[in-house]
Amino acid sequence: VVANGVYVGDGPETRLVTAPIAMQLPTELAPPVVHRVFDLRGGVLMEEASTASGPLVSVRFSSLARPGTAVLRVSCPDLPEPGPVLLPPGDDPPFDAGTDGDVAWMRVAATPGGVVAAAGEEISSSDGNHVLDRIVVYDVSAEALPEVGGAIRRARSASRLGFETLLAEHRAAWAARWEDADVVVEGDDDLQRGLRFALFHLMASVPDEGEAAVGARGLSGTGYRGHVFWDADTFTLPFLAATHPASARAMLEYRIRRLPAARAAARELGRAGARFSWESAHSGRDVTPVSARDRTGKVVPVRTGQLEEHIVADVAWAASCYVDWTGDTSFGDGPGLDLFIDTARYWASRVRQEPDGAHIYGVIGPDEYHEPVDDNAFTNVMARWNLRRAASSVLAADPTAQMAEEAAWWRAIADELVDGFDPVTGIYEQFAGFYALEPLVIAEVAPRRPIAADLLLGSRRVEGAQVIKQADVLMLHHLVPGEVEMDSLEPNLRFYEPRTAHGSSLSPGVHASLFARARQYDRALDALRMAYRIDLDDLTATTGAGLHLATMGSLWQALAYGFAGLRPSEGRLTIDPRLPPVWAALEVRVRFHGSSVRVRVERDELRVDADQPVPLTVTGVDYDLVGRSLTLRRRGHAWEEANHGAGDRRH
Ligand code: IFM
Repeated sequence: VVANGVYVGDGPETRLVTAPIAMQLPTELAPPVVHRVFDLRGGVLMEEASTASGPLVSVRFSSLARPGTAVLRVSCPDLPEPGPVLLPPGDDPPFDAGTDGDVAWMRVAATPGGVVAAAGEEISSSDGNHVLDRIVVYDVSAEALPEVGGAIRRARSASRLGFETLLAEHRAAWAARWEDADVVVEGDDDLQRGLRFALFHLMASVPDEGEAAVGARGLSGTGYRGHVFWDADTFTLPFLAATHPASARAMLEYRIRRLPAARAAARELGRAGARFSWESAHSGRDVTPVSARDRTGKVVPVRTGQLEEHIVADVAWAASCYVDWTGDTSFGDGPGLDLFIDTARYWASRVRQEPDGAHIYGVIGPDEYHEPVDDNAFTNVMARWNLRRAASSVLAADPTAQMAEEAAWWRAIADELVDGFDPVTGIYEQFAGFYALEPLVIAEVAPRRPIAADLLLGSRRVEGAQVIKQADVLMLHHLVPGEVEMDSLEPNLRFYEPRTAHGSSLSPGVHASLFARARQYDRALDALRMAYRIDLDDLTATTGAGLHLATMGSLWQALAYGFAGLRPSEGRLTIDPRLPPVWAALEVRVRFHGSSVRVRVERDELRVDADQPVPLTVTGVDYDLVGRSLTLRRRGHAWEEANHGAGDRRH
């Protein structure tokens, strides 16, 4: 059991604190499970085991309606002594523990802050079964060790409500979340289930108030010690911005509160603005390990903390994603604007202006097989996008601003930034010198993907070859399609796809999205399958350390951005669907500027339902959806109106 955002230590070793355990059955109550069902719709785990006296059935959930409250019910004809209600966590010793009447409590200290758990249980009889109900409440704080009294009071009031009420309110809370966020694919049941598995975990991993430090594995495992990477900003956040903005806002709050640390990091390097950490935890200082053991046991340096600077633009991108989906001007003109300004200032001080253009030397791009590199197209184009977005946001917030001069300077630097694009081939060179590396495609060295090419071929060979770990140039086509050259998607897909190992789980969902845009459906579906099976089949043999939350986010993005073609753009919701021939329908639900919108694409029909007026652009044509629904019929790659007079107006 881990608590979001509460860490032990402050350095590369810092990790999420572990909390007391209450939901684990003692061995005599936990014979081998014969049947296990996890209900994704209601967020309930049910297990059945067989005992000498008859079936032992357990039901457990962690309440969505009452965050920090977990409930266990066990029923069995003959219930052995259940043992202590709270067990100490594996990794952290209890700070103190005790009982208060019928409630047991235990605290674990973090640095700073900590966790207190308070739990009670009741045993009753029903239909010849003994029924044990155990209810535990956690209070957590990343500031100070929580008081015991509050948790005890909350545990008592949850116990008074009882199992049935807690279950009902938990299921109702999940039903509401699914109502806003479900994605339906008709024609592929395996994908449908994989997708809901991903959406469930995305929804379950992020709180919706305060600040949300979302680690690479969410709360599902100890991988990367709960450190926050760009995974949170560019992979996990978009789904939440588009379905449950309060969670996306809490994720941004995490970054906003680390602006002082990011400014200090920039200052230490003699730069302006804010430099967010590649791996971040409580303080916001960089907690990336400086070395690690590879799978052969050899100690190798890790330089991502020093060099993977695109994180700065990724944080700004997350802020723009939230603003564009929600239209939240109080954020966009307030703390969001600070994020844009500080990140733009960083880039303006980071680039080196030379006669042939502005350069960014010595970085690591998303493809971590090559380091350090100069003029990584992803870093440079994201920096360019960041400078331009900051300039337009500053001017929109206050056109007479004294910052107009600085904004003009940002724009001038953005225009000068080199990006490695070759108009003859239509391809971006991933970094200066990439084309000179050994040409190698993955099919020559491995029959299938994903593969860890650095392990297979050795890091020296991989460094000298055009083999890449994950979407890098192509990540630009996905994140900032307006910032790359028109018609450059297909040539770059053709060049980079065969060279991509998908050695990071972040990669296949992005390829799926882009292949869908390019109407290359077989390839899109292959990549999509790799993404949604990554944890279900443990494709990278790393699921034991936790679920790949970013992959789950990329899956939603592939469906929403790639296949449905949904994007917020200049105050309008744009829709440009791609339906693979093997699917009968695709339905995506989003929240756009406060309206609940449901987009359903069938072979010949596109239907949009909304509970409030929404400005739409469907395959390039503007509609103001003032009625509740708009139905369009397919005409080639475009769509035309079927319900004239329903109150929807075309410009
Ligand atoms: O952020 C990723 C990175 O892109 C690839 N290595 C793993 C990190 C955490 O998921």
